[in-house]
Amino acid sequence: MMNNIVKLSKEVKEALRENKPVVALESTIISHGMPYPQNVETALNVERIIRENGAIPATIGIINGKLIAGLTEEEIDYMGKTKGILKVSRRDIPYVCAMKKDGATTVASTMIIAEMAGIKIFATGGIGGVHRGAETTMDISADLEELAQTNVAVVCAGAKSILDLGLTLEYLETKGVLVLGYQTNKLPAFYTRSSEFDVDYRIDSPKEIADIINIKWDLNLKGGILIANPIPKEYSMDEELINKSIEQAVNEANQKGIKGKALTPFLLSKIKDVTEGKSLESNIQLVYNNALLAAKIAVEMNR
Ligand code: PSU
Ligand code: MN
Repeated sequence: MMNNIVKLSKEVKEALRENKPVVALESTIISHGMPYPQNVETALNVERIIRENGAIPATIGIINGKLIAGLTEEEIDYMGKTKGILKVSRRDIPYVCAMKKDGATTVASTMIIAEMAGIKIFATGGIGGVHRGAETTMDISADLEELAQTNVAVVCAGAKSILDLGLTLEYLETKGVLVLGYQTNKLPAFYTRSSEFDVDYRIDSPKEIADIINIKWDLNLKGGILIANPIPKEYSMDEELINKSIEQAVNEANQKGIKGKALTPFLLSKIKDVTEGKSLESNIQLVYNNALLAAKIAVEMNR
């Protein structure tokens, strides 16, 4: 779908025209998920990793009301250091476009723009999900609804226990979203390699994952697929330390009454402070690991 609101960079447009593998990347992780300058460094390294593995990166974001697939290095830097860039999920897109604002895209809105552009796979760190206490707050990320309806496969490192992992999996099951574990039977918990919850299927090769994704859409089964890729062992965190830190962050958020779209960024930044930056290092490494896997799957999908 080409209109004057969706803009593809020249490189991304050409790659898609020539049927080359392209991997989408989000920008909320840049503007709201990590501090400057690590956010920009990470975003640029992710693009390099994707290129080194035979695919073209398309970092997605909103600048001056335009939905862009393929932000330039300068634009990524701008997204990383500018204060007050809006966090944009599905509901926010029309406002940001009409008011010609800048926006960082979440998993949900990145999927939407990727699909508009014709990009089929997307690498990120963690998805949003069902928050702890959602049975009273109803705080369930729009990312889950997007996975139910938009045809983009998402590679992530599982979900972190700022969320209720069990309820998140139940929600995905209800919505018909397949959750694959890459070389694991357990749902990874972002900072650590496993949790007490099983994925739907363990798959050991990028080729098999690519086949599953292609067949889903060949059959016209709408919606995404979630590929859960555990953080590399050497960067995984001590379970007790991370669980305690998450507990502390969740309690503080409750005390301060932080809710809505501010909650996830608040928790991430609190956890980073409490772990003295250790969580940030793990976060960066798991994103690299996901970019690598997404590039491999993208290459296989196009064979
Ligand atoms: N989890 C992370 N880092 C992030 C996010 C989640 O570890 O940056 C971001 C993603 O952009 C995700 C969004 O789509 O938070 C979910 O926000 P919410 O829970 O408000 O839907
Ligand atoms: Mn929410």
